[in-house]
Amino acid sequence: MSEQKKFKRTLVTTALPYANGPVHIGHLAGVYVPADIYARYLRLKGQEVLLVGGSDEHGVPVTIRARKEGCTVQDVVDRYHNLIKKSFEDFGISFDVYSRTTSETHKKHASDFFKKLNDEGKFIELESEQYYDEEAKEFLTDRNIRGECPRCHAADAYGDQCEKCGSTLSPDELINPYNAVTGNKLVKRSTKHWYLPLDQYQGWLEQWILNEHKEWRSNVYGQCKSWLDTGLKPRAVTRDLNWGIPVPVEGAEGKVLYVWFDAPIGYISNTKELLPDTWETWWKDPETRMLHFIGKDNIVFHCIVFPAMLKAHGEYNLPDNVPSNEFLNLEGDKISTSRNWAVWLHEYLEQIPNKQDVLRYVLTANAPETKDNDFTWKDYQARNNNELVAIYGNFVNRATVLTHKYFEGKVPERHELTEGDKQTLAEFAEVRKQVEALLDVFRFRDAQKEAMNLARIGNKYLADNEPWKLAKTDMSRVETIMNICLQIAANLAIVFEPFLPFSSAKLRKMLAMGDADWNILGSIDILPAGHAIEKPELLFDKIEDDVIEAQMKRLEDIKKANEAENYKPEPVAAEVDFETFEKVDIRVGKVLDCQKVPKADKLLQFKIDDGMGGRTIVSGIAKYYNPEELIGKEVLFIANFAPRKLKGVESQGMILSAVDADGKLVVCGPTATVKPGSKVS
Ligand code: B3M
Ligand code: ZN
Repeated sequence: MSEQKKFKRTLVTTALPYANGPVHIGHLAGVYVPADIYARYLRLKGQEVLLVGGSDEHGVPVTIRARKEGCTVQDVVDRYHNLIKKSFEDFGISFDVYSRTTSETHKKHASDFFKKLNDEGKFIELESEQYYDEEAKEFLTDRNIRGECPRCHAADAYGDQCEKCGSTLSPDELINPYNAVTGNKLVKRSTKHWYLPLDQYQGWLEQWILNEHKEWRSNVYGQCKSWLDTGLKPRAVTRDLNWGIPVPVEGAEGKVLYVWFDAPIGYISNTKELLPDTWETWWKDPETRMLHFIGKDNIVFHCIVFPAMLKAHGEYNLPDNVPSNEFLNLEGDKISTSRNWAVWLHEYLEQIPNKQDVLRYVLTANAPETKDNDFTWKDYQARNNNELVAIYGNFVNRATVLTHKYFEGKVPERHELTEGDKQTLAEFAEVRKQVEALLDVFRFRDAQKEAMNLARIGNKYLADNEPWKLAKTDMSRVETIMNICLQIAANLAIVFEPFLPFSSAKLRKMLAMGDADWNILGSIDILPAGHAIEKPELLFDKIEDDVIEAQMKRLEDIKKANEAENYKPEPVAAEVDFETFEKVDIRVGKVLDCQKVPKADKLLQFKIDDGMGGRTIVSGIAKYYNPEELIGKEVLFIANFAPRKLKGVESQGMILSAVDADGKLVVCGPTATVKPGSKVS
């Protein structure tokens, strides 16, 4: 609170997503919903605020995507920029500007930024050995190098990060590095680059972060501290790459600005694009407060590298806070664009139309603010049905329906208040204080919970007072009760406006109450007596099981496809000669009967016609077959396998099954009918 008072306006930036794919729920939960809630909250309070975003269109990820799709990089960034922009609009992310780092304004601004620092001697130039692909004749950027992770030994970690264990890496740490695209082995070759000597900013950063920003979230503060404790080193701000903003120095042909140098400057360029005449107020006036909303993998760039760049430049403000989130997982697994393990925003809206607010609600209720969190479709359904529908929607519905029933849709007068009324009003006046206190420190999840409490207060008030029972005896009392309910409903429209803008708009329309204004939140006179409300409509609908099952099925299919794609057959066993092979007597048999073995969930018991009088075989495939499906089938079995007892049943042989990519067992048999007992050789 006090923090906010010394500032006149707030600039809210959101991480610029790479335009190499659509955006998913992880993006929304980690960055865009919280930033939007915050910006909407300040706007509602009447404060000056800008919400700035845009697509990150440089760097290696977009070039990898272009190669994969066989099109130009420009095609890729055009397509995904438009798709991402549309998704954000569809979800009500209230950007004042959403531009892109390939804009002319940005290219010029980033180039000038570099030139200024270079002219003032703020960089050091270093020759270094970098990985080079002699066949493709190119230097490799970190992201284009893959190899074995030195920490968890995953086979294909990237040169900057291992997706499996999450470690930040440098290409030199990879074991057996290779070109991610061509697969070629790499050699070291010397090349010149410009470096920002972060070591020279170490002392200043320690003072600024560790002493002056102790209020930052502990995950953010902790990461900064660990970087600073390790000791900062110079960081290259240029790359050998043919996609990006050319290094504006003579003799630097073939070199571009490192994507992490130009991207954060995009926040400045995009502000400039929106406000060509007044952008400097937002970046240079000390009365402007700047906040960066980001995900945890971006902390070092926003808390250490970019501030050092801004400091080196000398004219710009530094961030006041960097409310970074941890990661959101999906059904227990890390979200991954390359593995298609995500809920894509544009697909979500196609498959479950008009439910933007439900997703916003669930993502905030489950926001990964202090630790990684999990999104599950069951939780999504439960939160919709048990909270949005049963608490918020139900209260609003009862309040508006009863108003139509008893008062022809007009807000009734409020008469003398009972002690119970007063207590309810006191409780709900508290809600505003609570929500504000939480929003002011970026605790969106708890703030939303508080907002929902207001609906709970409303439901309890209705249940305690039962106006439907009083309607026959005490209409004056019913008037007071319904007046209070309608004021609570109007307050709900306001308090939920930052969180659930679509539903709030619908509710405001239903209550015919015009624009929301945070400053009247808590008032019991929002809707004057006699004010006519519109026809009630359901604010939220129940989400049925089939919707959730379809989503679970989609994820299951993706998992299967990934397993099949990653499938590597087991290595071939040591060589055997013919005599050894012949020792195993494989025969064809016909299944006469098949049943579950009691008290053994894995085992099936077979009666086999083996052409020699029949035998019993027990096999561990109950998980994969219903016993009836196998009756009458011809199978292969080992006829001279030493008999053994399984759960009390003697098994006289072994039925052969193939192990599929997902571990599923499939029984093997001849491709045409063969006499039982025939030898397989
Ligand atoms: N594009 C990385 C990311 O999407 C990067 C953020 C830039 S913010 C200036 O995680
Ligand atoms: Zn690893």
